[in-house]
Amino acid sequence: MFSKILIANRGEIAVRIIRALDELGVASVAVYSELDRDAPHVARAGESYLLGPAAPAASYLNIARILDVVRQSGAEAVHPGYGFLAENAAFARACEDAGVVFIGPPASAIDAMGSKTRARELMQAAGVPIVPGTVEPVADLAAAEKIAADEIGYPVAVKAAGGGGGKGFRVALKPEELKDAFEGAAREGEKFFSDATVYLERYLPNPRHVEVQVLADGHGNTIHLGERDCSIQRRHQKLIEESPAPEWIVDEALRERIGTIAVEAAKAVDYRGAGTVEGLLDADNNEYFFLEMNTRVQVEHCVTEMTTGIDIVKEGIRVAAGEPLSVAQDDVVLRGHAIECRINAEDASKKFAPAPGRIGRYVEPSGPGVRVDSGVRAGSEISPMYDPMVAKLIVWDADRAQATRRMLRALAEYEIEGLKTLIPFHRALLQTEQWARGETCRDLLEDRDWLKTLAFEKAPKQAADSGAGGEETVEQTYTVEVSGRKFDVRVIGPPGGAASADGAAAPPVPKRPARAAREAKARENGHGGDALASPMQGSVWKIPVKAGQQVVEGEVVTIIEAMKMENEITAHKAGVIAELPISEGDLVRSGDVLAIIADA
Ligand code: MV4
Repeated sequence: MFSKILIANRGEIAVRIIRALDELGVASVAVYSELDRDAPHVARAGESYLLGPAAPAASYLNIARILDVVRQSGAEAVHPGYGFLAENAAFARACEDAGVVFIGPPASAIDAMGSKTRARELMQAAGVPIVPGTVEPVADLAAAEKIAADEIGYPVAVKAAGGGGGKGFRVALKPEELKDAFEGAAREGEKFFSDATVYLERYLPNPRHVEVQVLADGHGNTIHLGERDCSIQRRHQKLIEESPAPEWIVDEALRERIGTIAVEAAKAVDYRGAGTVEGLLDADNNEYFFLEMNTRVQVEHCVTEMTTGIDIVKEGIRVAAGEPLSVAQDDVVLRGHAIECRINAEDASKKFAPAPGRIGRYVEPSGPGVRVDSGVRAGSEISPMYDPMVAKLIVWDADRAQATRRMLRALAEYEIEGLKTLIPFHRALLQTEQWARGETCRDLLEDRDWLKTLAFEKAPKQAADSGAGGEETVEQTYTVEVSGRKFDVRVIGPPGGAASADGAAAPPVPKRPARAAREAKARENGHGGDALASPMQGSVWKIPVKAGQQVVEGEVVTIIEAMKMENEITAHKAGVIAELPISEGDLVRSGDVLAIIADA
């Protein structure tokens, strides 16, 4: 085993790798950009080195600088994680030339799978089923028109040879659309991969994205760890992954078949380490086709770790050190069901627009069957310079339905203030019928009306400026007990608060106000101390008062039914009911205004 390894990455995957190194007893070396000086992966590593300015080209993609740090630190191997230099054959070769081990497959395997046409050719020769289409690049539009008409038929997919992950992927539903699709795919290929070469595939109308985790060592062992279903994706970005696929989609026989296909694909390029064979499953026709191979550890490797109990990152490191895999195919047993939600700094209601910012309060979920792989903490700045994924929430349970409920529970526990994330999106999606039925949700993910329901509330106003130039008011949250039941209430008034009226010091503001109070605060209503806010979510059962009526402090203003209980909500002050913006039967959320009580 190595004694020291450099991690050429940042964020959650760098932390994930450092954890594996800690467990293996291997020293870790972190690298960082000027923007990441205070990042968790830097604090977490044994030693850390500055690469350069924030731009990836100057830091995490700077091969010469990274190799300098390798020499300086005495690291014997480099782990690239995913993204950045992970599938860069030139980097793998540069490591080799520098006498340092690249933790990943041989550069030749990266090259072979990097060109999608070359990969299709190799897979076809190895007897691996590929999506019907061309294995040679298609020279020009005229050639594409002929092949589409005579051999493939419509609809047809046009893909960039240098692509992958959906970049440079266009569809022509009918012949008239082929020109745009061909030119679009070629243009994108040129832009992203400096290669305008394209090829054609039959376009499958509604396939599932099913991929297989493989592990291979240098002792002749290549195994698979079952499949992951990553069909919930938008604009080719995966959002939710699960392992195994829903049981009514992939049964034991199909698992065996696609597992064998994946192992054959890996063997065909003399694979080493951890890799993923991506494929399309046409569930209606029980057909599975090779799509591409990702020659690295993937974001979603964790769901497979949860169902197999195998540490994929450690296995990759062992293999790179020349050791055999610690497990044989017969040792691999899949148990239960795991789901991963990607927690991205994005606003789903605004077409998944990136939402960079600084994290305020930050509390990760925990408890049975919950795993959080994150690269952030309270105070972390999410920069538009890097990936918007800030964390991954992974859960395990005995079956898919229970894992879904556990995920909803964990999402509800997750508190990330100051940043818009996909948490509301995941909570909504996992409660749909489509998810329960195991559908790919492609229409739902483009449904603007549905996405709009996920809009975030207005950013919370600072308590200090709620006086808006007038007299200053502050908000304080208190926990109170009414008839032995605990409530969180918000008190708005002049600084010092009620308790200081008689000279006593105001009680301290609780350090961690409970959720209801925080939400109430977030919905600052602009009515200062006159507003009676609902302390809970529920439905309005009775309203024993009328607008214009005088009330005394403590008088029942409304009764809210929540969790099968009737809860009396009482006037927080004496006065006149100036506004009563609720009706019996209304649903209210915690923090909603129930009444405005003006001074009499
Ligand atoms: C396809 C396809 C249909 N036919 N290829 C490629 C990259 C990956 N992100 C999705 N890709 C697709 N390739 C052919 N020949 C449809 C998709 C696709 C998809 C597949 C499974 C689940 C969700 C999807 C969402 C968009 C596109």
